[in-house]
Amino acid sequence: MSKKIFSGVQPTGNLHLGNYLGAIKNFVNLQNEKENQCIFCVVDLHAITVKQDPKELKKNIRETAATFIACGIDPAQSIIFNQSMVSAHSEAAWILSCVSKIGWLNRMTQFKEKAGKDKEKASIGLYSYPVLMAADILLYDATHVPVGDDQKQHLELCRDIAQKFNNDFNAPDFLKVPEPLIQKQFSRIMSLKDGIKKMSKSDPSDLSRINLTDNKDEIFNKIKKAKTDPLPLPEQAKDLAKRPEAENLLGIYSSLKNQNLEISVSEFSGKNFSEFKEKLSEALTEIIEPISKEIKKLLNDEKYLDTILLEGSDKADKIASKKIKEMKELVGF
Ligand code: AQP
Repeated sequence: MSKKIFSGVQPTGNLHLGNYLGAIKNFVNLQNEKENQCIFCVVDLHAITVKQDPKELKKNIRETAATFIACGIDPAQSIIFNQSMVSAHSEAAWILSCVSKIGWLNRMTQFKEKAGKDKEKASIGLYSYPVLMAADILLYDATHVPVGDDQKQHLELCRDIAQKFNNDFNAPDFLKVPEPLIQKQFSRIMSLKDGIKKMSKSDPSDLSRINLTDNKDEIFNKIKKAKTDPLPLPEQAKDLAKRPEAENLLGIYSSLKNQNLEISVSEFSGKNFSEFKEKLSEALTEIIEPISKEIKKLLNDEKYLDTILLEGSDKADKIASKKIKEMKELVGF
């Protein structure tokens, strides 16, 4: 059955292995199932929920588009655009904010993590981020949303918002309730410096992540310095339970090789980390280096990237403006 796919990535710089293995790799697989209609968005409105340097933001919007293309998203097959170019996203977000309950948003763990201790100083945008995310998805009648495990709670909220809008305005099925597509294994890649912290763009330590623009030397150096524990690699996957760093590195290796964790565990059973790290660095280089080279090449052609985003925005706008018009009529505008 054909699926309508929508997903987004924030142009906040340093796109990393977690973004790739948790989300973008899956975008490409879904695009390659020919019957699917795919829309991939550079979510720049989401990016400004935390302070951005305008010049950097502009650069990062292009870099995110370049990363999509370098990873295998084909602009001839999928729509690639940036969110701020389609005004329906902001309009729908406002309408849906008036439908969503504060109690629902208060439960969002990402806000708690990102706002930190001083919640009073966080922006209102950071708090209502998941409502904008719901608007993004619902404007396109997306049936499936491929995301990393960290976005699961936001998608559940999106489903609740869609159902409440349909109920409040007596419009059953007007907003389509989407299904999350979260990989069963390796859906959350952890920091190379701390196996219980998510690999993240905003981590101040560049050694905590493999960037999709890293070269071979950077990859080998980061994996060499990645945190491990003093034991040899285990004989069985169940013995990884209290060894988050070992589990993360073996998970990354398995995901790169498209194989079960059990197979990777048996491949390195009883071996020491240095031997495994060598193989992991090779596997990473094989996948990341061509992406990194392609990103750098694409970034030299700003005109091409701007054209892709402009054409994608036109296509997205055609779909979204129709939906927002119907939404406004339902609301009574
Ligand atoms: N560590 C991760 N493991 C698996 N998936 C991940 N994603 C992000 N980090 C991991 C998935 O990548 C997609 C795009 O994410 P995003 O950039 O829009 O937002 P994010 O989740 O806030 O990413 P970061 O790296 O953590 O950014 P900062 O540091 O700016 O907050 C999403 O599908 C996400 O699940």
